Amino acid sequence: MQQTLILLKPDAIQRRLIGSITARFEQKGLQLIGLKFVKADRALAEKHYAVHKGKPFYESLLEFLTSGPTVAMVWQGREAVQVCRNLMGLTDGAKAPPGTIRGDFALSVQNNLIHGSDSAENASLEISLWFKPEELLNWNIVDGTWVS
Ligand code: DAT
Ligand code: MG
Repeated sequence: MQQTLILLKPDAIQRRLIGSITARFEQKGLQLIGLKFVKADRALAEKHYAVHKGKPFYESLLEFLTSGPTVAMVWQGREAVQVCRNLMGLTDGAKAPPGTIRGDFALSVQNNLIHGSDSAENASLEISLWFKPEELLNWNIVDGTWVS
């Protein structure tokens, strides 16, 4: 089973979209194994977005991510990384197709509500930035054999 890091970024919390967005992952059949409400500091944001260092939007992106609380989650399931990226939609809210989270709720490029890891390798790296191993729960989901 694959795991992926999902962040509901500060705009999602400010816009009261935690429930609406999280419902999509639950309804898809993914399993929640980690969840916390966290205000990222500059050091965490820098590590999280290290790949974007030097790009014109980098500073603004760090300011945005550290501007308020985020919901950090780890979701598990078959092909979880790609499945979550598909649920999220394209980076630019204006281009993300309807039916996706960004397509339905976002218009901005930067303030696009949600982060999802883009590969299994980055997922394990990002999960270790946001969660301690003991914060991830191994639990038996009753309909697991029906869903995956
Ligand atoms: P994604 O979040 O879809 O993985 P990304 O990794 O390319 O997108 O970029 C990380 C975040 O940076 C993205 O969610 C929003 C912001 N961003 C990306 N490109 C941008 C741009 N051209 N202008 C402003 N913000 C941008
Ligand atoms: Mg990315």
